[in-house]
Amino acid sequence: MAAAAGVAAAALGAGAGELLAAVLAPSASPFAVIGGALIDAAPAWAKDTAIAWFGTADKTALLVGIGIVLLALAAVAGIVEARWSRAGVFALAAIGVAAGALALTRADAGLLAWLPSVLAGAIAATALGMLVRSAPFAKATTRGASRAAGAGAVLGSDHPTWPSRRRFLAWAGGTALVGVALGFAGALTKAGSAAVSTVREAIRLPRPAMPAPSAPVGAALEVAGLPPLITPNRDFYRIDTALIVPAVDPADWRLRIHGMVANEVILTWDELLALPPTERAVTLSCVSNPVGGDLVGTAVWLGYPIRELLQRAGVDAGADMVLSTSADGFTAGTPLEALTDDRDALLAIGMNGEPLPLAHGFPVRMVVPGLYGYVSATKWVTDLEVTRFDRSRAYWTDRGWSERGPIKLQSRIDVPRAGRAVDAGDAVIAGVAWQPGTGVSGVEVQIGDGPWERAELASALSADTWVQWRMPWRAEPGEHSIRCRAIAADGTVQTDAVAPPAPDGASGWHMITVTVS
Ligand SMILES: Nc1nc2c(c(=O)[nH]1)N[C@H]1C(S)=C(S)[C@@H](COP(=O)(O)O)O[C@H]1N2
Ligand SMILES: [Mo]
Repeated sequence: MAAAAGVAAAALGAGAGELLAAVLAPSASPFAVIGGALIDAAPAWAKDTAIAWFGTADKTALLVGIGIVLLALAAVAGIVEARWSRAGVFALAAIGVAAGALALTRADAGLLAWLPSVLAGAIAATALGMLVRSAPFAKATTRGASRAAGAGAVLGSDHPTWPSRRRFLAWAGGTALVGVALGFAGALTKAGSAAVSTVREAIRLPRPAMPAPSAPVGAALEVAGLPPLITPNRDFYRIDTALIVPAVDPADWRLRIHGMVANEVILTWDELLALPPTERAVTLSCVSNPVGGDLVGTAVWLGYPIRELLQRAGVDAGADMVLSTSADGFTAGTPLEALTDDRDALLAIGMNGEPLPLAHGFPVRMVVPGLYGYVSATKWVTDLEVTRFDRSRAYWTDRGWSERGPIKLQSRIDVPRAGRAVDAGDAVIAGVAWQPGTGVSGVEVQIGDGPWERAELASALSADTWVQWRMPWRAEPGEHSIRCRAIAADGTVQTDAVAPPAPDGASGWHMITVTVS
């Protein structure tokens, strides 16, 4: 029974580890990590033998082998735990930590690579402790009777009765089954996103009929530490409620436009691709971005003006909102005028020259210049319902966030980094400023209690993107505070009124302190 407890606990831990990996770090699945390390460490003859024995099933054989070894170790851990309380628990946790450490040594290891294995070990260890404590023989062992009298006493003096034995086996069996189910869910998740990733890689995006204007000379300042004008996809912030990234196959994708319209429109992926696409550089920001934060980025989006699709449907006069819904049920309520005016709100299929990455909404998302993501940037979008603000609410407005979400005028200091030491002498202060939809006409900087001074503003890609700025600075030794504020193209000066992100976006001036020596 103790061995069975170990096996069941390990099955639960392994299953949970596979699912966690599928969600958090696909290449860091405990099995993949151990298997990969074994393949790398195996001498040539071992590989040849494996191939000779198992052929193309050699990897499956390896994973099955790892499973058998882990379960055997877990069975031993169970027996050990029954004899010496905590020793088996410790052993399972240690296996998890070892696999986590191994995960970090893999070539493709991300920052979170250790997490699935360590959590798997922790879950297995906890389950083992609980199962052994609930076992019919537990009374004898926890009181130390068996330790004094040897294993014979376990079965002799405290022979398990059938009901308690059955209950224990049900618990252990249930634990193992949950583990298998979790592992299965992990495998399905991974297979789903792997299949869609393959489809995504085969996609050739159409050329833009309306290309984004090319960057004017001097739009990108050469200052070390300043973020690039266009944020690479892999560095683009990601915010959503999806625990598991939806895997939407373009072949199954449909967009339904309905509600207060004259005629319902249903669009397939192929129909969408047959339209002439527009390309626009747009800065996207999250309403949760704190002053000075990095939940903001700029990409070149390829897509179709939502305005034209709404025109096809024929919007009723009384409508003032479009409720967009994603494949996983997230909703956003966008003011109708933001989708129909001349700002080119897009139903986007491309991001920086590639199909949308899965995590950024593949195959289709919305991008609306000037609005925070939570009211406009629905990823994996499948449904647009034309409606009214007084009839419908969306995911975040239902949770107390503002109904309308225009992006507030903001500026940020990127160079020097806050808290960093700066060498005395000629230095540079630099950053970005944005108010998509309006544009930025200036940035001012204040050092300590000094006067506000105009920074040099780079040329803008468009009114919808952030603008870089810089100011030379003669850094004198000591501690300095540096603040900045932006001036919008309409003359508005960025407010110093401090507001937290909730309910409609943070405001205030970004300030950093640096020590010059
Ligand atoms: N389906 C879906 N779309 C979504 C969200 C979400 O939770 N689910 N979050 C929104 C929010 S709050 C933001 S800020 C943007 C972020 O887009 P990104 O992850 O591509 O940067 O996506 C928006 N679109
Ligand atoms: Mo957001």
